[in-house]
Amino acid sequence: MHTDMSADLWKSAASVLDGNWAHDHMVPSRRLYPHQWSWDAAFIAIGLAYVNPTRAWRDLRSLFEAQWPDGRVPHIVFDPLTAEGDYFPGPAFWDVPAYGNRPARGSTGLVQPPMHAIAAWEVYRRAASHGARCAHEAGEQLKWLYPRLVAQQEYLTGRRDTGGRGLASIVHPWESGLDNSPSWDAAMSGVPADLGLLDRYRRRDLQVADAAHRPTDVDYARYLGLVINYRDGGYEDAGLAHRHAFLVECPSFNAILAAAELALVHIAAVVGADPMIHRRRARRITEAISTHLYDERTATFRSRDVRTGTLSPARCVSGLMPLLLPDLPREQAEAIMAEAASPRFGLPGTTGLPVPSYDRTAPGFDTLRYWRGPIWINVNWLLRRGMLVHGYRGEAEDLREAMVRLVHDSGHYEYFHPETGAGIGAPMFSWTAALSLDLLA
Ligand code: 9WN
Repeated sequence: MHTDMSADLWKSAASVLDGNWAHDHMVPSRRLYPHQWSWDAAFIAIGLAYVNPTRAWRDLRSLFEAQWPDGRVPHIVFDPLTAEGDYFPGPAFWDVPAYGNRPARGSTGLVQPPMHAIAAWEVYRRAASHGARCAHEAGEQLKWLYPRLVAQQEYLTGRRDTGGRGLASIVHPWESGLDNSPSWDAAMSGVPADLGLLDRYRRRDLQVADAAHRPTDVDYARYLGLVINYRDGGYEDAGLAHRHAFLVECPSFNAILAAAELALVHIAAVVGADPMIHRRRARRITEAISTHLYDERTATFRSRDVRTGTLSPARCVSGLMPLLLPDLPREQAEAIMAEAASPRFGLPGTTGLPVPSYDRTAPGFDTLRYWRGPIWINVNWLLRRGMLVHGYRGEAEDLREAMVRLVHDSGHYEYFHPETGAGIGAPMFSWTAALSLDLLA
């Protein structure tokens, strides 16, 4: 790849991360997302590992300082220095229960995909290249994080196994990180949409972003209704199957959950804990994904609605994520590669672009609306990682080059138009910048 292009991109990525640092954490973007988000912090740490490892650890630590006693790591940790009105729904709406050693800042009661063990391991293994002081810091931080990462995994594999199949359920589309993905359409159609809620609360996102690029009002009414139901039950998970309208097993969330156990195998070995526990858990989750989320008929992975037991009809980028797992049966890995190369997703060999978030050939494919078509760098980064795990080196390199070219030409946007490559959503978006650094390194 052209060295000027790489140098330009490296510089602009590092400056986005400098600009988005907020005293002890990184914001995903200044205007649209002025707090700390959970899986963003993990992707961001992976990039900070190259330019500022101390900040990578600080960011992860700020997030885990807000971990709940039951092990859940909140999907947003609110910055007390940011006004309530700067993001909706803010801390007052979430109204999370107080607990003993809770830090001053508020959080939500939802989670996001547990990318953090993967990130912590990536930051740790790069630390030595920054010198002895960084290596020492990395060892100390990893020791602090390990029990917290284990508690996070145990919360998800324990209390969140609402279907009893050895998979974690998400209780809200926001937990997937793929908010309005068509993967949830079938399950969300049964969730009441009280549009009156939107008269009472104002959508802050529509004041700072284009409505055509964001989830719809009906989506938001359902999102708020689900939060209210979970909140009013004290964010308790017991018995959710009988009292919550949305419970879904997502192949992407669960693939990340299993990949996190594999990262914990390495981390446990460094901190003097037993790695075997994590290896066994990774194998169990992989088996559950492979057995329960794979549709033999179409040879694709789908999300499963826990309440009805049915697989979603939508073919989404989340179905490509189990490629992250080394123990996936060979024919399923091959099926993912075939799906990724098909006209539905079109690997860069055919389109010159990274894969979109949804099947290009589906009637509902929407080039602008968030997770219903646009290209996102984080899921493409995960797909490339999966290709490397399964030895698809040529495809991984093509995908890497397509991501680097796209971000270089269009900027560090939140997401990208899947036909023209134009940047959409928030500019100067942290994880796009952070993962670009990793792709260039
Ligand atoms: C809701 C911060 C987050 C990402 C998610 C992305 C979007 C929030 C929103 O932004 O979600 O959590 O307000 O739309 O979908 O993946 O973590 O970047």
